[in-house]
Amino acid sequence: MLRIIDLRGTRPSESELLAAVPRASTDVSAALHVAQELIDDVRERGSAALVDQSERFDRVRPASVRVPADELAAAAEALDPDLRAAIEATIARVRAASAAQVPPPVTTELAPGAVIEQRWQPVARVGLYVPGGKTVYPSSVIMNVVPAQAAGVRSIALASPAQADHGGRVHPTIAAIAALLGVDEVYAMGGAGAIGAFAYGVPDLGLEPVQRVTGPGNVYVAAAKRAVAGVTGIDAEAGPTDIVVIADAAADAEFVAADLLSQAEHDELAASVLVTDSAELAADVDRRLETRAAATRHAERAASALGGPQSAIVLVDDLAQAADFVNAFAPEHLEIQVADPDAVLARIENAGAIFIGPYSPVSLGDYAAGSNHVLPTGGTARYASGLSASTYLRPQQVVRYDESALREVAPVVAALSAEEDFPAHGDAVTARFPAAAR
Ligand code: HSO
Ligand code: ZN
Repeated sequence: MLRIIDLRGTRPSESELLAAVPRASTDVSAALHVAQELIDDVRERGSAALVDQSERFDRVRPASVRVPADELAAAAEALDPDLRAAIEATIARVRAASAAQVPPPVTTELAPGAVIEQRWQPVARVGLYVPGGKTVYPSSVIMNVVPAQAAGVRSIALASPAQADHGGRVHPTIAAIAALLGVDEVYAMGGAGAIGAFAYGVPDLGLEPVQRVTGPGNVYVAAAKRAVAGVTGIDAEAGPTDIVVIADAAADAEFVAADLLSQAEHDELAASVLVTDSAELAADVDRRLETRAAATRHAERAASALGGPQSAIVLVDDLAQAADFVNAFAPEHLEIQVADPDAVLARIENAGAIFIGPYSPVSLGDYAAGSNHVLPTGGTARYASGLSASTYLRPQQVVRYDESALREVAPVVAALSAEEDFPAHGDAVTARFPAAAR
C-alpha cells in the first residue's frame, strides 16, 4: 500500500533524505495575488466584500457577519451533553498545560545596581481563524483560544466561514465552543478576506485591527497571512498535515497502522510515513494499513494520501538513521514507538510535536492530550513551533541601572559611541556626571 524507500546501506545527505519523501506542494506564492485582491476588496468595501466573498467561496450569504450574542449562547445550550463534557475535558487539559507554559519574568543582575529584566507581555488583541471549508474543526477553537487566554490576551476575535448547511451561520459547534470559552466576538467570515479583516479592521462592523493572526486554513488563508505579515503578527503558514512514525521490531504493528491512517483521513495531500529498521514490521504494518484503509469511512481520501508520493515506508539501518531522516523531514507529528524511545528522542531536533510510546497516539494530541494541535506543517518545524501560550506573548526587556552602575560602565559606552562617530550617545551618559563629580 505504501511505497518503500530503502535507505539501508546508504549515507544520504540531508537534502537527499528530504528529496526521498517529497511533500505535496501547496504553492502559497501562487495564491498570493488572489489573496491580496481579496484583502484589498475588504479594505475598500468592508463587510459588503466579506458577504460577497462568502457567497462566492462558501456558496452562502452570511446570516450576519458578526455573530449575535444570543446565537452563541443558544449554540452552547443546544450542545449534546456528552459532546459538551468532552469539550470541557479538553478545555481543562489544554488550559492547565497552557497556563503552566507562561514563562516567569527573569532578572539578571550584571553588577551591583545593574539589572536587566525580561518580562513576557501578552499581545493585546488577536484574531483567531478556524477553518470551515471541506472539513470543519471545532477542536481548533479550543487550540487557538485557550493558549491566548492563558497568555493574558485581553481581546480575542474569532473568524470561521459561514456554512451553507447552517443557513449562513458559523458551524454551531464552533459557536458553542466560543461561548463556553467566553469569546463573544465571532465573525462568520472566511478565507483570505477574513485574514485581511483581522489585519486592517472593518470599520462598518466595529472590527478593530488585531496584532496577531493565528490558526490553520487553506492555501489562500496561508497566502493572506503572508500578505499581511508586515502589518500584523502571524503564526506558521499551515499546509497539509503529516505524521512520521519511528518504529522498531518492538512496536505494535496494529497501533502503527491505525495512527498512519488517522492523519491520512484529513486530506488527499496528507503525508503518512513509517520509518523503521525492521523489514518485518514494515510488511506487517503495510498489510494492516491496507485492511484498515479499505474499511475506513473516508477510504477514498485516505487512499489518495497513502498512495501519494508524500507517503512511504522508509527502511533504515538503525534508529540513528531514522532520527536523521526525521530531522531532515521535520514532521508536524512524530511518534516514537520503539523499545527505548528516550534514546531516539535525544536525537530528534525537528518535529512539531512528539508522541512517545504505544499509548500516545497523534489523535490523542489532536483532541485530548492537553498539548496543542495547531502545529508547523510542510517542514516548517525546522524553524517554527506549534501554538502555545508563548505564541501570544512577547519577551520585553526592562533596563534598570543605578548611578554607580552607570558610572562603572560609562567608558564602554564612550568607546563604542566614539567608534561609531555618535558623540551625542556618549554625551547622554557623561551629562549625568558633571566633571566636578567625576
Ligand atoms: N491533526 C490535525 C488537527 C486535527 N485533527 C483537528 C482532527 N481535528 C492537525 O494537527
Ligand atoms: Zn488530526
